[in-house]
Amino acid sequence: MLDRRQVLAALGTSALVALAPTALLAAASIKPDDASALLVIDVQNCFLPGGSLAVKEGEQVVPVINKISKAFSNVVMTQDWHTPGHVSFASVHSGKKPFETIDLPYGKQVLWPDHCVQGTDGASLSKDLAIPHAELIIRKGFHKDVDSYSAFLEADGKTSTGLAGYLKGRKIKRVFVAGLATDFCVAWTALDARKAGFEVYVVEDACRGIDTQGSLAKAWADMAKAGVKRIQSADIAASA
Ligand code: VGL
Ligand code: ZN
Repeated sequence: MLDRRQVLAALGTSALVALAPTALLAAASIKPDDASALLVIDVQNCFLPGGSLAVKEGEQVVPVINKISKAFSNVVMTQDWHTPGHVSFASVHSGKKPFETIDLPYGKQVLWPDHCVQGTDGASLSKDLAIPHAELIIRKGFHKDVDSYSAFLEADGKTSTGLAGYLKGRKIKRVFVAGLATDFCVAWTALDARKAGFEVYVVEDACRGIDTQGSLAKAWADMAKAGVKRIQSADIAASA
């Protein structure tokens, strides 16, 4: 068997020099193109510190998202946009508390504190987002009896938000998902994007999770199985 030194000697200095630039560039190797879109999921006051469904460290995604957004010519943002008394709120189910689950006609539903009520300050996008070139804001969860974690399909599994049609109409092939929360709206959006035929990347350090009843580990396992690529913001090259 050859040892490491013998292999290096066999390769020769010129081979090592030729390999080096590739290794250095690998840190930021993904270049978003015009067929790529960044989906910024639910960076809204209710999910940030002081909000009614605050995600731990949620505010830390904002500078990361602002930075990577500069590499994208297409940015779409989403807003969770519930009616007052929405079916996903624990407060409308007597005897139920937030983070408990119930069975609804479309399946199991986690119950949440009241959050992201249409037109309220809690439903507003973070004032610290700095993405003036974002081209579309899509609202979801606005049907009183149906939740919608996913930016593509409501929780009944069949009502479309129209996002897949929009992206296909704009000839988008790849979506990069960032925002809140990793294990709910980000994961469901990523999984539905795969089902709709997109190449999908989740930017891990541009997301934070809620993690209730093992939801975060399950979300990453489901995404891996579906072929979602898990990347870091440093993997994305600085400009489009
Ligand atoms: C979300 C729970 C309830 C999210 C929205 O944005 O991940 N999570 N509604
Ligand atoms: Zn919600």
